[in-house]
Amino acid sequence: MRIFSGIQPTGRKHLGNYIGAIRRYVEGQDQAAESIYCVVDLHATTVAYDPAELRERLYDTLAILVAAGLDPERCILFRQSDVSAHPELSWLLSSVTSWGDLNRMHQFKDKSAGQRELVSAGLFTYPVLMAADVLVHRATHVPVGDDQRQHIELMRDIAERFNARFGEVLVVPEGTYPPVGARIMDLQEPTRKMSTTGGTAEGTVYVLDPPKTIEKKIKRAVTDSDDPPVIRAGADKPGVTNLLEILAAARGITLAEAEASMADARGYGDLKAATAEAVIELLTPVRERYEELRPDERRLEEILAVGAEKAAASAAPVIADVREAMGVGRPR
Ligand code: AQP
Repeated sequence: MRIFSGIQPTGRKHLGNYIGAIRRYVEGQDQAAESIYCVVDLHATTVAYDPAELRERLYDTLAILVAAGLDPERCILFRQSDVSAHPELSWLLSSVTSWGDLNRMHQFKDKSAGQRELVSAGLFTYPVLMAADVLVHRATHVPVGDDQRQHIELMRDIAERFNARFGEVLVVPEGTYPPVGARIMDLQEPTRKMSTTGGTAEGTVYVLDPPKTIEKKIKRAVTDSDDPPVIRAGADKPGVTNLLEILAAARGITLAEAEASMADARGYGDLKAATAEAVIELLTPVRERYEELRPDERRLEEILAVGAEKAAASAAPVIADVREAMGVGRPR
């Protein structure tokens, strides 16, 4: 097994990112022969952004990843823009990517609607770069949240189309999704995913939120007006289901076990209190470790330098094979 996943340098990573992705990256270090994680700063340039802030947020994100348990000795941890094989493969793969497929991507539709000045070509071709990120390392498994399913399917199509056109060069990867918490929802609008850009401030729990803030946000979560209150998961109960999913994911139990643990609850207040406690327990060690790590930017750059070297070595043979198969560049 060879794992690859990327994460945006938004700095303010939320509970959905933590449960859907970051925590699973840490587990991946012990499951895979190689696990490769990348902070995708090139992806971050596809929407309006501030260059100085991007650098800061990249360090924030890296410090969160290390605080969560990524160990640069046991995985490859690097910054996307440090490894030019990623954008190079993206360009080469664009020749086997259909415009019509890109045009169907939900994320492009959602994010382009939110751009005030410019809908960049980069936002449109974002899924091609994402495919290149994974394919350039011949990864077999990609841990992501449920919102990335469509991009993973496109990535598989791109790899298959490349192999059909140019020969079996690329590995067709699989997306992997967590059993609970694959789509953590906004606490205030539980029919929308918890999100950095599209969510409500009150409904988004950040990894770095202090315990009191976490408690306040979860206690104010929208549930429903069932009287008496019914604590069970179901499509008709999005707010309660979301809290149960968060509780289950934070405690590392199944959804059924989370429901059963609430059998004696007197109301939604008890569910919220249990959920807040579990989330605080989950995130507090990460926040405390982050506070130690974040000030040392020189150390963070050292981690990135080592990671970039290893990632470039991992990507080099794949880029060479792709160039050869496509007939571009000097022949081998
Ligand atoms: N709500 C979520 N529940 C579970 N997993 C989630 N992920 C994102 N939201 C949820 C997963 O987190 C990983 C890293 O995401 P990202 O930092 O690359 O950004 P994103 O996917 O664009 O998610 P955001 O933070 O919600 O940003 P916006 O607001 O820009 O869409 C991915 O594996 C993702 O699936």
